Amino acid sequence: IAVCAAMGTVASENMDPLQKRLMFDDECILVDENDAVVGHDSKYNCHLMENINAGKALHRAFSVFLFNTKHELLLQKRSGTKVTFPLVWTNTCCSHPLHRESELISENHLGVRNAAQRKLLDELGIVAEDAPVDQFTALGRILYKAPSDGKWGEHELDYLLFLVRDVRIRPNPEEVADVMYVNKDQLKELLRKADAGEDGVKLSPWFRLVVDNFLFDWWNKLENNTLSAVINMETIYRL
Ligand code: DMA
Ligand code: MN
Repeated sequence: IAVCAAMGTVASENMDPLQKRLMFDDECILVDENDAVVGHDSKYNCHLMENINAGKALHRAFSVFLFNTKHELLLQKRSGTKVTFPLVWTNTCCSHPLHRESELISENHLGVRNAAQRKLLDELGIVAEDAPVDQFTALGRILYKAPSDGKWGEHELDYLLFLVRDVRIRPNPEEVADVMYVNKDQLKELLRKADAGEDGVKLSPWFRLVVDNFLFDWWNKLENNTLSAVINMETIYRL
């Protein structure tokens, strides 16, 4: 085994132990381009570029955008141990609903909400009572593909969830390197830095897609109490 790892032929040998466990324990939900469930596979297999390129790895995901009651958005910087997209700034919390009964419930997207509640606790230490499942607003679904590095990438059908709450946070350093709340101007400054390559600021591709296509409009509507006008769970936005 040591020889294989040294030769770099078994990349998983070099993974952080927690991230490696998630790669094999987390069973993602495979979907078709219309979000119909077609099977399941390990998080590991779902994120191999080889499987993505073969069209065998499209899976369901979610992205939480948590705002405090001042309507500032909580961002996280992914930990350096993440296998995909380490050390990039992104929305509050992202992960996958798993192929288990509680996270497959399609009614009102309850399965995805249950998964979001689970990961807000794992990644940010936000307790369930601070993130009640019925408080998430599912706004839409995006379909996107993004390479991370040579070996890894994403090909997801991603549910976009908004939550407005003042919450207690206790970031888990194994998942999250840093957190910050931003207002719109502060996010624009972060985008500018990312575009200029300043201060090593990088953004995740899915966050960038949501920012470029929806976020500021939805943020304004959140503040004007007109967010319900943009809810569209019929269309899948192909970005
Ligand atoms: C995957 O997030 C989901 C999206 C929307 C990119 P992730 O890589 O943070 O998953 P996990 O937290 O399960 O490692
Ligand atoms: Mn994924």
